[in-house]
Amino acid sequence: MRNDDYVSRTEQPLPRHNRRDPVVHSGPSERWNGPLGEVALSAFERDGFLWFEGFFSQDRVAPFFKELEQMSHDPELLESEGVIRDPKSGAIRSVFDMHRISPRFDELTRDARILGMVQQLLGGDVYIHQSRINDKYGFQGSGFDWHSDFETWHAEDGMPRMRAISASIMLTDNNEFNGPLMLIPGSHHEFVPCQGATPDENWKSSLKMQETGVPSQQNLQELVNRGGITAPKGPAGSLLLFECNVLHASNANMSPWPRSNLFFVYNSVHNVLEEPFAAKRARPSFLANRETPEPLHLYDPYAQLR
Ligand code: 6CS
Ligand code: FE
Repeated sequence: MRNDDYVSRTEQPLPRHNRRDPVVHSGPSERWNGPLGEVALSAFERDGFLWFEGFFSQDRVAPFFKELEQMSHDPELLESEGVIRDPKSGAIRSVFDMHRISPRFDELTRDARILGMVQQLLGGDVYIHQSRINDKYGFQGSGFDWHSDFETWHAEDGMPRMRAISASIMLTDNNEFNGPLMLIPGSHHEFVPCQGATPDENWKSSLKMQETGVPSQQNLQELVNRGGITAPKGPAGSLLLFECNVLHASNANMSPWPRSNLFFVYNSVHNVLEEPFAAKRARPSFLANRETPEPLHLYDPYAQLR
């Protein structure tokens, strides 16, 4: 039998257990080789995320939101597989592969400040495992149930270790009314196995509403009793870096204001995908990049001038 440190999607429930990977992957000699100081590094280790309010200026992120709006009127794009519709309203819920669709988004994956922090936390070269926008239109965006991204990526995509980080850039303000991301601080220290086998082609429904890969209410209760729930809020341009195993969810958008958040998932080049651990077939490449990883290099805006 294949060795698996993170067994999940079983018929019978399994107890949760400590993670078997470090949270900060750079070794002692390279720990401070990057933009994050010891205070931020230990906060990330403890909580599983870092929040940077107003990381980018509003002017810097406005063109990204504008491009997204243009995309929502592009009939060809709307028909593509990477565009997921809201289960209730039919509006755009997610657009995957943003960095392949648009050069502007591609450049942003190599932003020097983000990439510097991610490389420091993951201990070296990284590549993009998945990119997407989660859009919640005013009054109509549904929520996302509690989950660990790693649980899905391990079970359905064959990501072997916990060595990936999501960078989420807010393209609109996130406030308490428009369905901001909620996190359980410290939940990334434990792996919560989920009950129930992965249905065939699960992604076709899980991206609209996730039913498999959701932890039991008892586990959620216990982890929330210990760590609480937090929902970082702030203006467009704010940045959230979160560890692949931190439990998170979000509510529906009950406000008139849109909520659009961009996600880049960075994975270590030492953590490339294998066969899925708990699914029959690997998911399509717009959800999980299984090409030979191209390590990202810092984006140099002056390159074309030289
Ligand atoms: O499927 C994915 O890769 C992402 N989407 C959902 C709804 N859950 C897991 C992960 O965040
Ligand atoms: Fe998620």
